[in-house]
Amino acid sequence: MKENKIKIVHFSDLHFGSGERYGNINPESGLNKRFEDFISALDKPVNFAIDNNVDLVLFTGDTYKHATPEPVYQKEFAKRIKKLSLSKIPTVLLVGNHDILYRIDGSDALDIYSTLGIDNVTVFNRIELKNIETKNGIVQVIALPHITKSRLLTKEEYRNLSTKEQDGLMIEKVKHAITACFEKLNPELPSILIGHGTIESAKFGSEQDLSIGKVLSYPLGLFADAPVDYVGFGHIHRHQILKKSNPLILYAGSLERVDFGEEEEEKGFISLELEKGKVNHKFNTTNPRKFLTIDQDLTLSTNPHGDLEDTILKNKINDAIVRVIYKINEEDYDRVNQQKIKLLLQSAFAFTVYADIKHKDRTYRIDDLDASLISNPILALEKYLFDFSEDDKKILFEKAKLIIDSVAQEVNQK
Ligand SMILES: [Mn+2]
Repeated sequence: MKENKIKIVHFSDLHFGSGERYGNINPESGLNKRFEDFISALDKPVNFAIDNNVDLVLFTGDTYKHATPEPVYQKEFAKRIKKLSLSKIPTVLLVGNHDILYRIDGSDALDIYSTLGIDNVTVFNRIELKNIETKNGIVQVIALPHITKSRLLTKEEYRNLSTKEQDGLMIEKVKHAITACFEKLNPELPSILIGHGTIESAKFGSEQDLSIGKVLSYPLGLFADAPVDYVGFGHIHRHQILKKSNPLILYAGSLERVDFGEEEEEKGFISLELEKGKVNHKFNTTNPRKFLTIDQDLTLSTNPHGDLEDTILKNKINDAIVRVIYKINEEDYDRVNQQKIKLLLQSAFAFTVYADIKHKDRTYRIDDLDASLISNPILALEKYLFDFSEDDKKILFEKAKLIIDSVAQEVNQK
């Protein structure tokens, strides 16, 4: 009998255009060197799929930093999709929150692939079940793209509800829609569910550069008993497995690190072997760019420059994105030669050096901020916030007024 294992590659959260502040322009290509890192990260799952002659490629959303990407980001993504298409590998693209433009037209950054009708490419922008034909048979794919309130609810439905009630109603609707898909599944054929969103028990990564945004959070129970062979999610950038089997539920994670918040996170894509009722998976690293923090307290050091140099030399900084943070006493500040430290870091991909100065006398004086203002806390606060922006001041004043009023009320009641 013919062996019917279906080979799948699943990757997610590409985010072209992100993290470029750590790269400069490559004069030969004209591209930001960090963008080149992101491109080579995308090449890993794409080339793996072609080299291993896989049957199906799944991308679970967030293609770019924004839903209005610069042409160069679109071009480099399109080249790879074309390569998969020409290799006749069915490729599924799922819409993530960063792909959606919050306008009434409801368009998204992946629309172009369905509009042009690219061979072997399927875009999912709503909850639905489609049969994807592969060279090893049909795979039933249920898609749960990023859900927006405006696509799921009518104004009448949510007008009088709190945010929490709206979320509850949306989860009910999603449950209803995916249950309807489950009922349509042919139990003889392999099936998967792909999603873009937050599942409650998942651990967030600490990427700071990309606002994950306030999105709906699904209970794990929504998928824990799903009658499918695999549940593959995107959105959270930290790769993690939420359920080991029946069905396997995981986040593929993103392909490259965006910032120092992801220093410790491994990055890669998932390869799968799928049969009806059975799935094997493997995490494949993309060998992402290394981020390295060198953090040293020199406040007790008798030789601060030498100690900092020694620490830097102990680390592998070649081709890494490095930040050096050293804590130093104010009076010792000149004893570290930052120029020399920077020379030591020349082999890094990028670096920053930051002195965290410990001041001898932490109190400092602001003109006119004295005891005479004790009966006018708002005026005192205004003096204290002299170097804050007008916008920040306004927010802080509003909060301060609430606190002052409530304290005054308490005092008056006594
Ligand atoms: Mn996302």
